[in-house]
Amino acid sequence: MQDYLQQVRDRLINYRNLFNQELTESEQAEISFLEEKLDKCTIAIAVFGMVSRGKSSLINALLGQKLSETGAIHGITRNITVYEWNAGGKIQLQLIDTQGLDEVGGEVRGAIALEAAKQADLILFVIAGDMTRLEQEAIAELQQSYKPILLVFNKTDLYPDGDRLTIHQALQNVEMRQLISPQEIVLTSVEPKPVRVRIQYSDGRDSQEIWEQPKPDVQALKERILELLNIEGKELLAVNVLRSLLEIQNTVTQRYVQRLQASTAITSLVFITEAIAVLISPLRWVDGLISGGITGLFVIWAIGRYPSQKKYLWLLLTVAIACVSGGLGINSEVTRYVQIIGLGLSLLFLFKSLITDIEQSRASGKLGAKTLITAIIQSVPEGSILQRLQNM
Ligand SMILES: Nc1nc2c(ncn2[C@@H]2O[C@H](COP(=O)(O)OP(=O)(O)O)[C@@H](O)[C@H]2O)c(=O)[nH]1
Ligand SMILES: [Mg+2]
Repeated sequence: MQDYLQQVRDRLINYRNLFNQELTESEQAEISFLEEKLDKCTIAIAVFGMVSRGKSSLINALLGQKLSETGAIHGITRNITVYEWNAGGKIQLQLIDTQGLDEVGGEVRGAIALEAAKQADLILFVIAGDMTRLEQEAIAELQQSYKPILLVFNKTDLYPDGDRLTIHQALQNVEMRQLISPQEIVLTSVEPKPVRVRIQYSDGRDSQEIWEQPKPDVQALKERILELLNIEGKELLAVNVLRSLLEIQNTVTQRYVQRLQASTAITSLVFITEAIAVLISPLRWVDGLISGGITGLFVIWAIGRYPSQKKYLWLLLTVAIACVSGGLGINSEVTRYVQIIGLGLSLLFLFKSLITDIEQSRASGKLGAKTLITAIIQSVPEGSILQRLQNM
């Protein structure tokens, strides 16, 4: 696995070096951020859910100390807050507290959630009882980001055993199974309500009632998280970094293709040069040589360092254009024009197919993130979350 992390790192650095001029400042910054994340082996766990489900309390319980503010008042957690969590082991963990999904307006919420989900490697989605429609929709939306989600059913102390069982079973019904598999549901009570206990004294004093704070029950969740990270933590990190790289690669390629499409001046110039060469050249094979050469240069310019799946096809087409151009050239004025029209059409076809190829092969190939993502996912054990996400 160490090997994969190194490969991902190489890919990031290669991409940045090769595409330096193409990258905007924020894209470069993002790549540096990803590089640092890899170096420090940081896994970010984002906690999502509606207001007052116990997100902040859950973070406190996991950290074992009260760091984030909790309370019944809406809107205590503003946007997102990040905490370092030292859970032992080599992996550096971060817990991200987020604002309640129902606390902000729809559009802002979507944006914040998406941003936090983008940063996260693992998502804890906290509910406290039956799932609402909003919660189901939010989970479905978060799943679009391909991040594993553990569903945390919190405040179980509020339910008598029977009710808790019913809710837990309801979470595993057919409709829900499409969202979350039963192994991904964990029960907690991270800040149980104080209970009244009666103290009996042995020395005959009157018995007394006091409020006692039960211990938080978060062990199962902690174990589930650590188990998950143990099995596929590094793969998760590698795949998430690659997914971010993939996004950058897609944007950069898109921008490049748009520029290519707008470069009518260069395409016309290529065509005009070849047409003139055909008109004035005395011999057929000179026609072929010139148009083949110019087309070849044009292809090299267009593909540049862009990943292209069909390099040999372009070579073949270039030779074909040269042959067409040379072969048609019989010394009569009429065939010369046919020759030029043929040249124009083949150039047009070549240009269009080149763009399609670049678009289709973005992010694949030696520099691309796609192939490596597939390889890593195939390497994790059967039944792991990464594989499940891939198959969804
Ligand atoms: N009974 C019970 N109450 C809880 C539990 N966890 C959190 N709470 C309470 O729920 C309220 C909201 O908690 P908070 O962590 O601020 O929720 P957040 O808005 O999701 O961050 C607080 O009053 C907590 O004391 C739990 O496991 N059991
Ligand atoms: Mg909170």
